[in-house]
Amino acid sequence: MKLYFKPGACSMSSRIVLIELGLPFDAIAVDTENGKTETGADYRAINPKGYVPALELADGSILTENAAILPYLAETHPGSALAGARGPLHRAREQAWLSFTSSELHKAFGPYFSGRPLSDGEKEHADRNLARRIGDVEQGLSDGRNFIMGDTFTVADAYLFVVLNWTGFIGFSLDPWPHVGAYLARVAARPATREALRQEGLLSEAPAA
Ligand SMILES: N[C@@H](CCC(=O)N[C@@H](CS)C(=O)NCC(=O)O)C(=O)O
Repeated sequence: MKLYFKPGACSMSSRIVLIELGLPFDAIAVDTENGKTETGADYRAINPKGYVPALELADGSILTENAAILPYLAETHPGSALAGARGPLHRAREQAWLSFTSSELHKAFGPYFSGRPLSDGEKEHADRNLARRIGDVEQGLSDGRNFIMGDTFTVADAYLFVVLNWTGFIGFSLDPWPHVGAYLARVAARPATREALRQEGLLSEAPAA
């Protein structure tokens, strides 16, 4: 498999899952601004939408969208811990968290990464919206569960972790949300997460295990 990625971007969730599953893959960096891969290929011929992630399967098929790639990886490895119970209810709840992460939480970071300074009013609005969405995650974790679906790490955690971790990049304190802060630290400490962070140049130390 080939994972098309940008360091620290949402594509890192696929990397975490690939490492969790012990699957071999080639990671190919993409310059999304210029539409080129690190090998000089036209990225739009791989993903016409131009953004990462894209996952190229062994037969050359391309999958895009975090909310599609991640459950695909879990479902095609049914014996793995990430597969979970995988009944209809599990799937629906996992999909709910993946959709929330994609369309609500991920998007709430958009203003901070727009590439231009925000006015005071824009910043206030963005902060309020982001706080509201982080509050939704706090609520989801409020019964003391270790991971967003319960006691077991799932692909929904991989995506949620990567997006919540951007709070560090933008200097947005998680102090008002203690469950979220502890959750982020818990997922960050997983060997696969540490290895993914290391591979993307976001961790200087050697992997934990
Ligand atoms: N809906 C897409 C969003 C992907 C996305 O926003 N990717 C960002 C990185 S996190 C990207 O490639 N941005 C660069 C660009 O759009 O040019 C998904 O979930 O896969």
